[in-house]
Amino acid sequence: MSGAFPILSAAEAAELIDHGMLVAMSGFTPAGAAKAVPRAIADRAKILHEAGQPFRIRVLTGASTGKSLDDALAEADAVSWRAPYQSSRPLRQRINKGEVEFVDMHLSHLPQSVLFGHFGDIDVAVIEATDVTEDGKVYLSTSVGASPTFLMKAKKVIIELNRGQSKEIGKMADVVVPDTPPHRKSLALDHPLQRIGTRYAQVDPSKIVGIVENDQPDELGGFTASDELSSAIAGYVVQFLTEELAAGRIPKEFLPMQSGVGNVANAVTEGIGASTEIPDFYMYTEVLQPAPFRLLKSGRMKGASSCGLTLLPEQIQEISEDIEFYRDRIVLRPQEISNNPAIVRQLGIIAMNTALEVDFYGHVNSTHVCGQNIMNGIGGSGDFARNAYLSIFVCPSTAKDGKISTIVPMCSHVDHNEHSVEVIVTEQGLADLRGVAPAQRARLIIDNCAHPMYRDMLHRYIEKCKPGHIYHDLERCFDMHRNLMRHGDMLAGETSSVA
Ligand code: 0RQ
Repeated sequence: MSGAFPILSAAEAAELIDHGMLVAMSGFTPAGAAKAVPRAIADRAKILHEAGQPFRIRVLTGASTGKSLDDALAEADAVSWRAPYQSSRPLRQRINKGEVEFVDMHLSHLPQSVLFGHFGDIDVAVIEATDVTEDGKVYLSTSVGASPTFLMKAKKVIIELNRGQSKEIGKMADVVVPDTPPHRKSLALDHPLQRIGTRYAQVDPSKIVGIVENDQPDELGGFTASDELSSAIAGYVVQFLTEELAAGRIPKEFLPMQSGVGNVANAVTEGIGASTEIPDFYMYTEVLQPAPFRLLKSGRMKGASSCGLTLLPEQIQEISEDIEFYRDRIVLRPQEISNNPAIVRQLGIIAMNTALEVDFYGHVNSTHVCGQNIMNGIGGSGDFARNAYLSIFVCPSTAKDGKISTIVPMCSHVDHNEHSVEVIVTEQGLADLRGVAPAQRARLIIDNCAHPMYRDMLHRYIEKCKPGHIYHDLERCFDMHRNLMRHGDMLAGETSSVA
């Protein structure tokens, strides 16, 4: 129902957005992202720029979004500031040229920061929904993200009412906005599928300035299938989890899994699904991807708590068509709850995330190439890694056709430190760092995880270091990165000081 509110075209809604405003939009991955209004804002920006007028806005979302939001706004040079996560090529280019200020944040922290006004007031929120009632109940679509908090805090609200999204999917949400500290109550959530909130987000209806009708599907896709490399990594992870289970270090009913984005994460979930030794399991994760969804369908996975449905279009369709089955097996939560560190600790999550590079001591860089250029952002990986029962990081041992070793003496940027990283896995093998001191960690990571063509070089670096609790030589620790920057290859050039 939406008759109580004015219907606007996307272009009319875009007219309500002025240069310099802070605009919060729905979207956690392309799932549930605003589409029609950001495209119209991008068009408005182009027209104003042609007329010689400035137009750039500050943009908040739940996480990454779709092409109609980040790509369109970046291509129109309509963004001056962006938080908390992105995965858009044109936006990344602008960030790395210093043209857009980007604030890379733990996703679970965002709603609280918004609630307390850390970024200033939100001028307008643009939120995709499947329904909105006269008294301000907003049924969100395929993701919840930070939309409940955006709706609470924004001065004005535009609802993108997506008629193409099933109203039943809109009822999969379990919305809770925790009270503010020091009066925050503990979250009574001790099962991944437990519901503790409402199926809708609440907004003061007097703030709704318009409804924009839309029927565009989520701009999902671009999933890559498992390949030999990701299957090899998955094989080591599954073997490790099976051994942990047999040794009683994982309870016999297993633990809820979190898995990050990408094809390795998908391959590992497929591998767990295919294992005859790992029991049926739950996921408590931020993004439900195609491979785990298939396991949900087959019954191998018993249920999933997520912040969004990052699925193939046909899988979204399938949920709508068989809502009776999926309604009890999927809960969509705000990112403050799906990624909540207390819940991650309480449920004993097995977290699996991806690294760009890992150093000998277990520090992980997930975000910045050569410490400088951002790839996507830390996303939810830190929310889970720091508090997980088991924190696993995976990556191929090399990148760019072997010119880059992902195992390096010292990470050029650190997102997850040695205290939050317990297991490292590449296609070469697995290093279990639990209970292992730094000097022994270094040898274990080189021997088990580094690519053979880099192992001698890495060992020689250690051998030439003066002993200490941690072995490092600050004059040589970035030589491999320097080789890469000067010669395009970590093995090339002046390797002598490393070797
Ligand atoms: O480059 O795109 O030019 O081909 O990085 O690498 O191997 O395709 O891996 O897609 O899984 O992404 C860490 C970025 C991995 C991702 C990261 C180059 C490589 C390739 C991508 P091309 P792959 P993936 C849940 C949790 C942080 C956020 C997170 C990520 C490109 O997993 O953003 O976990 N994680 N969120 O060639 C230079 C290196 C490199 C390198 C790889 N050492 N140096 N380039 N590449 N290693 C989701 C949410 O939070 C919403």
